[in-house]
Amino acid sequence: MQPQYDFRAGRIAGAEALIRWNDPQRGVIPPDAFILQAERAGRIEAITYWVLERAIAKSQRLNRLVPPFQISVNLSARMVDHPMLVKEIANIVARTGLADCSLITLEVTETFSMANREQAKRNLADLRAMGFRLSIDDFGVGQASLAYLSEIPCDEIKLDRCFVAAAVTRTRDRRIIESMVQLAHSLGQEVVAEGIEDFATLEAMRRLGCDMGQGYFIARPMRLEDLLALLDERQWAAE
Ligand code: G
Ligand code: G
Ligand code: MN
Repeated sequence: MQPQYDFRAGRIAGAEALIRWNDPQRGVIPPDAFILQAERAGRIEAITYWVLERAIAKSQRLNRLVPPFQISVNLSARMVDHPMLVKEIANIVARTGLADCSLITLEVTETFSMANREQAKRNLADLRAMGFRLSIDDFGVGQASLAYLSEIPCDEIKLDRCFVAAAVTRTRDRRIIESMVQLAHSLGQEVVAEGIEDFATLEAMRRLGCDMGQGYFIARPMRLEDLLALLDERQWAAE
């Protein structure tokens, strides 16, 4: 779980679920090392459903303690066009008793190489109709950002960290972010700046109109218990 800071509310109001694999011998293995292999081996669906189910349980806990609290889950690009996707997710919703799907955001990368584009669009539309928020991850570095915005109705874009990291030193990147924020807002979408690594960048993202910020400067990915402690700590600090 990596916390997300809501600029307007001035509080941590969400988190992205980032899977970590704890190997008894090798320690914590980052997802890059096994997500790709899982995708190739056809095991990514099982992993994603497991992550989603756990994320929903955490969401229910967090929303009892510090509402409202958003949790984002990464949907592998490979499974977006799966014919059973919506049914599987509907089963998870039923099993967990999730009352309000809009507390969960599904992140899809811009680069998804769908075999079946029509099915993918239908799946995403169905999930959104169920109430899930949709987010385009790594926005701006994929193949078809604008076509995406036109084709896929979504609620949020996540500005790729390459723009975010460059914003303080490069005017061009600032201008690009400014326009992306304007475009997103005019489509009724929120903007998350990811990869914020220092205070100057955090302030730049706030000034440029981003709605949420995420990155090492705000907080590193952490376990739920540590997130709860952090929320507690920052709430005290704010009082
Ligand atoms: O968590 P970082 O900390 O290392 O994540 C590396 C990459 O792995 C990112 O692109 C992130 O989106 C992806 N990732 C992390 N957790 C998950 C997950 O649960 N499912 C999928 N499909 N990708 C994930
Ligand atoms: O592809 P996606 O945006 O889901 O990937 C999230 C990845 O970004 C994870 O690997 C996460 O650990 C990493 N990450 C989170 N905050 C920062 C940051 O401030 N700087 C960098 N370089 N990576 C970050
Ligand atoms: Mn992501």
